[in-house]
Amino acid sequence: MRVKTFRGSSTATVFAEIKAEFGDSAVILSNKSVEESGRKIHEIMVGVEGQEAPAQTRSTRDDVLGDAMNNIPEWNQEWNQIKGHMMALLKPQMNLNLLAPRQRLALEYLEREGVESKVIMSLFHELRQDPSKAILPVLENIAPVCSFDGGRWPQKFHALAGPHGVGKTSTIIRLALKEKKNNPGARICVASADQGQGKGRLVLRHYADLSGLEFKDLATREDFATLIGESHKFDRIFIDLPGLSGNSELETWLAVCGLTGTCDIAVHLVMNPYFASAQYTAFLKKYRSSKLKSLIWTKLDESCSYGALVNTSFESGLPVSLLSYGSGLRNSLKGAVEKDFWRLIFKHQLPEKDEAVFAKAI
Ligand SMILES: Nc1nc2c(ncn2[C@@H]2O[C@H](COP(=O)(O)OP(=O)(O)O)[C@@H](O)[C@H]2O)c(=O)[nH]1
Ligand SMILES: [Mg+2]
Repeated sequence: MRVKTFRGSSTATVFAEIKAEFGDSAVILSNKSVEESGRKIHEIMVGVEGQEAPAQTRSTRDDVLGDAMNNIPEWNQEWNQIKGHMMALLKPQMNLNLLAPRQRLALEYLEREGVESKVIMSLFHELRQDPSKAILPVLENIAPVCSFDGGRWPQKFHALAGPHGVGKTSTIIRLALKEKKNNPGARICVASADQGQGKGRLVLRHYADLSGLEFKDLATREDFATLIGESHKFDRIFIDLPGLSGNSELETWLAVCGLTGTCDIAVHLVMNPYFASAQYTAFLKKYRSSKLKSLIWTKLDESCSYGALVNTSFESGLPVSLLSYGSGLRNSLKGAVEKDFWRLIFKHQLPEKDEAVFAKAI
């Protein structure tokens, strides 16, 4: 099947053009109106059986695109065809042209950033009710932030969970140093529950020794019980949890260690922005827990799009508490605030470096 897009100022003229070129043999794959420079343009995509191009000179940009589409592999053509049909079916529910131009542009941008269609659909329904509605407040409801700075996290225990290598240990070190810098008198304990072969435990111990922080090794349930028993000696306790392999799940793991129930703990899930969407779903299932309170995004400096941040907030209902954007320990971590978060999503700007906080911390 050949696919070609026709454009014109009215559907009647576009249909006339299609009829002149293909007679009655064209199948309409999609039909939409778009606004360009304030003008309404009608765009109809048709498919015609057979591979032969009509004998006429091809010169316009759309013709070139049409040619390119005819030369792509068959599976790809089929996919384009299916996509066209799907869009036509979805259209009554989510015709972005029904939104105000600013709202539509924002949703189109988010789609390109990898924000999933269920999130776009939810935004569409919110915005559809009022063309003057700004998108940011709606987005802020879907992806709230609750900065780790500023006393908004009263829990004494803070544990960082997440897959191997996402940046848990580095984030604990940064957090503990930051806390120490902001409040030199604070009694801070860093504890490693990661008994794996990696050097995370040694690194944590090393920085604790250097910075005058208490260090605890948590290898058994008794170690956890002892730490909970002497928690009155500390103002903050940061726990580095291990990445969970196989079928292990966070809730069970926490229960085994005695960290569920009345324990005053907030667990934060550390994630990177470039996993596949199926992996986020799997991680959210694995790390689901009544103690899971926020999302921490690290390695933001290594990504080229940030739709995953919005998708994961939508899926989990959790606020984002911290943003990390560098492999070093200095100037690479900031409490998540709305301004930084949405700048990252819409402008790909990393948070401004927090020089003052880290300058003397290490
Ligand atoms: N580029 C970049 N690297 C990071 C960031 N956070 C951590 N890393 C690096 O990621 C690697 C794994 O970090 P680590 O804290 O050991 O991960 P863990 O296994 O989850 O404890 C280390 O090399 C860190 O320096 C970040 O925000 N950006
Ligand atoms: Mg580690």
